[in-house]
Amino acid sequence: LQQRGITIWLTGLSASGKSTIACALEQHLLHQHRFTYRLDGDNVRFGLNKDLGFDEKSRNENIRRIGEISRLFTDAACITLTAFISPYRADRALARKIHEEAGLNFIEVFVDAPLEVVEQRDPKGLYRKARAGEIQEFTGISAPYEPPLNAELHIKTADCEVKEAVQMITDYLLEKGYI
Ligand code: GGZ
Repeated sequence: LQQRGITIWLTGLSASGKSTIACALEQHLLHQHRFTYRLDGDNVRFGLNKDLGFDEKSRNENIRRIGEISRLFTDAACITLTAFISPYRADRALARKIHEEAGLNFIEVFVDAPLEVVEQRDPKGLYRKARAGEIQEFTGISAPYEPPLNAELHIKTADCEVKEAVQMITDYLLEKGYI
């Protein structure tokens, strides 16, 4: 393999566009015959992390484990895409540290959409349920989201297409020599 690994860590509210961007980016990289893997709720929260819920401690542990798993993929020279809310700055900082201590590349991408916008999208009706009190500790409603202060990239999905978001990330990776 020619390529070096890197973890591309997407963070943002539910329905902000993390998974959509990660999927499109994955497709884009696969078309270029690059080794890539996407970690998201569907392949992590239903398997490795199925013992975890959404209280603060569980989210801490969820992100810690994902940080360790992404380190392994990236150590294997993979372009590793993670799409988790990861609401706590300290947890994201730990994921970064896990990579940096192993000499591995890591960038954080803030997938940013205002609460009004994600509540309007509400593709799974979760915000409505959270407002109605049917879901506890829902990020943005009854649980915190700490926006990144120094993310490598900041994508505002309310005014950009998925294609543009993918372009922003790949431009950054090329410019920095990561790919
Ligand atoms: C936030 C929740 C919650 C609560 C279930 N709070 O839009 P989705 O459905 O598909 O993505 C959300 C997903 C969040 O899981 P993460 O592993 O990314 O969260 S974290 O990084 O904070 O550990 C949402 C669904 O799970 N979901 N209950 N209370 N999101």
